Amino acid sequence: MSLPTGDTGAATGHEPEPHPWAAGFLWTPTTGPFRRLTAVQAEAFDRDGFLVFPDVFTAEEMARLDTALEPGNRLVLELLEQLPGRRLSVAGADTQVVTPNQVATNEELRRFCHHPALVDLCHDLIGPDVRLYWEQAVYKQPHSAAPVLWHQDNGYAWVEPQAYLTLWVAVTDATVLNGCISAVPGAHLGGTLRHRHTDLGEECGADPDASVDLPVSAGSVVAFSSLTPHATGVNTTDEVRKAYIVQYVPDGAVVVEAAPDGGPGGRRTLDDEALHPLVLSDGEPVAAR
Ligand SMILES: O=C(O)CCC(=O)C(=O)O
Repeated sequence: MSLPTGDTGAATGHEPEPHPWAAGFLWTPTTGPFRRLTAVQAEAFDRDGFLVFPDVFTAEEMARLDTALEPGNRLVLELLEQLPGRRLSVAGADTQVVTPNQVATNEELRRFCHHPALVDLCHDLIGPDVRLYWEQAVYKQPHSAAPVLWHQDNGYAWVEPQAYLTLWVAVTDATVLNGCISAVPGAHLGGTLRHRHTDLGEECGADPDASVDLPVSAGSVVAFSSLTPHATGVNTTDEVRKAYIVQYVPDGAVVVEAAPDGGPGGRRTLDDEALHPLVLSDGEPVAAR
């Protein structure tokens, strides 16, 4: 496919090229026993690198999430408005407002990240010991000026192990016209790709003609690997498209910094419980604190 209507042309990517640190990468197949997944869904996740779970949350749960996200979104929008060009990498007052790392200060969001539906998916797609890695709201502005370019989530910061889980929660309906997720099936299997820095954030090689659009209704979840190339087009509508993106890693995962020579350097552990709470321990859900 090509990116949705209004595509600026900036999101076509370049030839996919493996990242040098990904040499020898092997995808680990998803195995049961499962709490939410069927065997067919597990097979599809291994094959495609993503799954769509329609209507996971009720309208009431999404309304509560929306209310919890709004103050942070407003604050970041105000900050973006004051920047030269009103942009900061992938975020912009005229593109998408990106509000990260709110769990430490927002009890409602902390509880949401421990929601049994999400934690069960973590169990099935990661394993018995899982930690929150990152969470952020992405509010795509009405008639937004630029897309989110093709990237893998592991292209922003290198996490080891490379394959972790992104759960993209649609707070409002996400359509082709307002910037739903598009993903390239099967492109996760080679590990992390080389990304290049652009004014609109990181970009990897991807074949947009091989991609599929994943429109979903509010309350649905798109689950994808940190290795799945994905992008979102511009929002051509009059309404904000709202998503809350929650990422989970196996307990013990680390962020690897690049050394001056470009090789792997320092390793940062994710043991700050306020930002990276454990959500599953030995297969048992851990309550939000
Ligand atoms: O929600 C969006 O528009 C894109 C978000 C995304 O790709 C990401 O956070 O990695």
